[in-house]
Amino acid sequence: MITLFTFGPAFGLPDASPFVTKADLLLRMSGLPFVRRRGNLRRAPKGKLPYIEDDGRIVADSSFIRFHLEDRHGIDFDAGLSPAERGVAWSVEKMCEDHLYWLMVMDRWGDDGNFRRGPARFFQFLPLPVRPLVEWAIRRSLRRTLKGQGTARHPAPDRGRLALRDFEAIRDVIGDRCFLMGDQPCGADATVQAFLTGAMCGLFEGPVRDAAAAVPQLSEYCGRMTARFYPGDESPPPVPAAAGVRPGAGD
Ligand SMILES: N[C@@H](CCC(=O)N[C@@H](CS)C(=O)NCC(=O)O)C(=O)O
Repeated sequence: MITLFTFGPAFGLPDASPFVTKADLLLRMSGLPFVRRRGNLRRAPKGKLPYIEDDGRIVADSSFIRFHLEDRHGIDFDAGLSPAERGVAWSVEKMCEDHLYWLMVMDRWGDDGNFRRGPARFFQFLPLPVRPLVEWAIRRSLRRTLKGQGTARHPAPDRGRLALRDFEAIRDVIGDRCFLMGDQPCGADATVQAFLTGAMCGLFEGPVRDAAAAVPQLSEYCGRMTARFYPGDESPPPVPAAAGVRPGAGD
């Protein structure tokens, strides 16, 4: 049995992190039995979630989880796709993970209102005297990361423009198909769904959500993915938290 280590459902989403949601969707797509358990970042091999445990083997990072499912269990998430289609699918996936992601992090963690409504919940377990200090330190570290990565150098309208281009690209790749590359979901659909539902989350205001709202085809796509992989709007709570769980910069 595979165990997926998660942050847990949050913000009305299957998980606080789009990378965890992606891994959850890949496991659902694979048809393999799995359980979800709240992870502990201190025990995560790469210091981030998700990771899985499969028959004693630990695999960290959503892309390596995918590779593991392909190599160990013979799952071909892109069955039926041509090499060119596989290339497009992979490129869209990485656009979400390495471009759109940072725009989302900026909105959720950089904006005070969004932070209070969302990520601040991760720190509620801390006693009051230290909580603001920890929040401040983690947000400062994220701001530095976002500055170094470049996203924090753009004002909100510019970030909205970049996000809109990502969303239009996804819409145009989907075209008149049900899913990203055809009438059946492929591996990249796990990523696209995870990031689109995160971007459209009603809890967070900002340029990313506004840009997503300007492309209505995206919520239709998410509706199809949700109906297929979370029928009954089910997002089961994971096994209760292990001792020592601490939140990190999960978004
Ligand atoms: N490349 C990784 C990214 C995972 C990732 O960035 N996870 C974030 C949450 S969205 C995390 O665990 N952050 C905790 C931290 O940095 O302390 C993957 O694909 O799994």
